[in-house]
Amino acid sequence: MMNKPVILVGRRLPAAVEKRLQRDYAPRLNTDDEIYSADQLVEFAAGAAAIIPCHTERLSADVIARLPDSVRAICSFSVGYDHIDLGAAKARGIIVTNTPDVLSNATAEVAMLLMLAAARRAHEGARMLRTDTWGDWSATGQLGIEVTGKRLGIIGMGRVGQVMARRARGFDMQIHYHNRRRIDADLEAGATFHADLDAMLPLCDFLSIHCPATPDTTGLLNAERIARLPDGAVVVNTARGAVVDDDALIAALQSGKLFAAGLDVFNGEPHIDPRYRELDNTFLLPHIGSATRETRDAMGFRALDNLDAIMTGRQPRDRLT
Ligand code: 8YV
Repeated sequence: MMNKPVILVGRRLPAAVEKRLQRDYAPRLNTDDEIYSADQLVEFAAGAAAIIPCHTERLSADVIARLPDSVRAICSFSVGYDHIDLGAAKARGIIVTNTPDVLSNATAEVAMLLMLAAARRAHEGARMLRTDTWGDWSATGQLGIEVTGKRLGIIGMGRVGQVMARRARGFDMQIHYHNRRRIDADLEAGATFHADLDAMLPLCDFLSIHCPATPDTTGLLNAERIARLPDGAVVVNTARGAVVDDDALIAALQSGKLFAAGLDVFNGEPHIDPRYRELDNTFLLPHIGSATRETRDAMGFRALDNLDAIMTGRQPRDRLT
């Protein structure tokens, strides 16, 4: 009988996913769940046929150049792939895959949660109860802004952006979007396409970011663009922290230019810019967009489906390189 291929697994994965890995492969599991350094990734990949990283493992050009020749595939447990240098992987003939589709609902749910929580000042209200500082009910206290019927601008109308639009329509929101290209009319479902992001921004009472982090989108939401939003707008980010210029967003939250922000992703995770914590008009979550039991299982199985295809010489469904 042939030896099972060795698979380096970057982090702890859901039990059912690790079980399937153990059935079909010889996985090198990360039982401590500590994030591997570049050197550890290279060392632990010795003899491995593939790596299953999360977004926390940085597979830079340098790391990829140092990987042993045995590594034929990187099957990421994530839809985002900004942690992997695709050019370097391609140059070495390493196939890279991701896990699209299966996390769209979970991530859009968190974007809705952030939008509603930021608009209705949920952070301040929850803190009052937890610290027993709820003075008294008042007709003029704790006023937020209504989400229903407002205009929502979506940056990045891919899978998650489209689900977000659908959920927001349940709140009678008018949907505007900016994308690299216009999507089909049936997927648009009445949403207004803006080829020019700057032209869309003045129409956005709420702005939700759903585009990938690429060199083109790094710092996309900067001071000039925030200035174009209506006064009192709300910004939501479930994509990547890199898309936002933190200095600009924080200044707009401090000055009251923006009413609030709901953020699930940050530059420098898990060590976020401390100024976000000091602001009452931020609602902050620790990168839990895809963190449901159903979705994390589905992400793991999708990564393994890709791995199985590569290991048996078939075309993986979610091939990036
Ligand atoms: C995941 C994500 O939790 O899939 C992504 O790109 O940002 C998250 O939903 C994470 O990346 C898992 O590696």
